[in-house]
Amino acid sequence: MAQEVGAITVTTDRKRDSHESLIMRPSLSLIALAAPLALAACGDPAPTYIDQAWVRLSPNKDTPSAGYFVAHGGDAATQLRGVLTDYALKVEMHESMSHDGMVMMQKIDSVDIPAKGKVAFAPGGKHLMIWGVNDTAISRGKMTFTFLLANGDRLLVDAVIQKPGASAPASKEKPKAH
Ligand SMILES: [Cu+2]
Repeated sequence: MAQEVGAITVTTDRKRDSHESLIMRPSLSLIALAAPLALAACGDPAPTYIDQAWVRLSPNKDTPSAGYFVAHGGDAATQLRGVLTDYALKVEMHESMSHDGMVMMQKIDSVDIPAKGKVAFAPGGKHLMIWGVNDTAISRGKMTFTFLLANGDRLLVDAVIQKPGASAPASKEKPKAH
């Protein structure tokens, strides 16, 4: 008896496991904790800086204006060697002094800034003499000065421009005649 062997088709119907999911491999992520090599800011010398800068604008364009500020000494003594600005024709450091009842002033080339000390350029004493403050600065109400220190630092400081007759900006300085 011939037996026909029918082809047996085996269908392997694999059901996809619907719960197939990504297996999270627990990888050890090493969080590198940045170990501080040095304790923050210890040993950074305090720099010399300048603040409270302002300009008393001259009422007359032909006469110079005056500039004032306070220099604060850092950990090391230095000197102020000069002051520059792009917003005026010329800047000089001056010192006023009374001589036989007359107030005179003379140009000074450098000013010592003692370590941790304070040097004020203030009405009646040391001041900046500023010729030809430019109109752009006047309308903006401020101008930038560059202070040159003996240690090579250049400090950029904005000074508020006070129109003639206005009093000094909020500071301890009392308005006084230049
Ligand atoms: Cu002067």
